[in-house]
Amino acid sequence: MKELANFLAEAARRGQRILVLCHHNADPDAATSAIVLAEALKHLGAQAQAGASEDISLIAQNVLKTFGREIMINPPLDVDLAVLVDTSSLEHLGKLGEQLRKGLPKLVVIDHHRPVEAMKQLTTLYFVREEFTSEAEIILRLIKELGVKLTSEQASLLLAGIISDTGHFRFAKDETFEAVHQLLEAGGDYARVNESLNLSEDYSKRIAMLKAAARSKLCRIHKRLVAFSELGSFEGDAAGMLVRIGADVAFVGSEEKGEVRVSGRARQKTLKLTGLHLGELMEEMGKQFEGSGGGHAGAASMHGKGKLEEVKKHLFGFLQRKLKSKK
Ligand SMILES: [Mn+2]
Repeated sequence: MKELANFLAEAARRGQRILVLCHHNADPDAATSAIVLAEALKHLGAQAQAGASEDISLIAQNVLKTFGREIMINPPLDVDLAVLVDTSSLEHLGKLGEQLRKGLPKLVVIDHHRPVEAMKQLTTLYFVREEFTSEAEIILRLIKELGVKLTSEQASLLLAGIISDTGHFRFAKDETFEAVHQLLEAGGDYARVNESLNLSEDYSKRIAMLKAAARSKLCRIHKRLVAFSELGSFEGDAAGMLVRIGADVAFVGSEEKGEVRVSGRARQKTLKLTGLHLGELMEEMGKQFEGSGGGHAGAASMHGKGKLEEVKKHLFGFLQRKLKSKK
């Protein structure tokens, strides 16, 4: 962490152009982390800007609007340094990722997803800590190390990232609450943050959740309840919903013009008992279907080429082996 802070402080001090960039369809954790880090670097003298690839999620838009922030979509890459936050590989950056692969600016990765070996080679500094429940917690530590004091709005933004990525504290660890405490001390407004994250009334999402529930197929693999459903949007939310209402593991996917996408979620207890890691599984599936995949142990996704039925067969084959490995 010290090395990372020193590197960024030095770049900022020299007035470098720094782009803090996050993945497409950015969630609140990604978007707020990018914005707050960019602001801190600016404070230290950098010409810093936060950006996101392609678009940001509705809920992230709502959070940013609440706290008066904007993020640049598909920002220009003519900078000295690009810092990727909450983004484990260039594949999650769409066209910007392709441009970055051609080797434009220096690259730093600060992430809390499963490490991607190929990314390490591309970066000047690679700081990945899977044990953090949110990117926002890493950014909070980093900013402390940089000696920058958070404003109350910045504290609220990072708080939104934590609440969102921990599923309203369902996946929180002891350390999560320490970070939350620090953010509240810095003036974070829990009530306002919570309100900004509450988009449950979104009509299209409600329809999507109901469709996913209605279409879901249940099967039992070594006594574990595995649900599979089809949906062309909100796949991650739908898989989370299926786990909340009873599944041990849930997958929701779609197939369009030969492209497949699948999101998976799993119960924490199931992960502990079986050693299942969905991020690992999705990375493998991504490779197998000429695409990419990855994520956390309990929440991950993949996309690739092929038939959804084929992907499903592979997933179930894997679970047949994996879910019986331990007791
Ligand atoms: Mn995150």
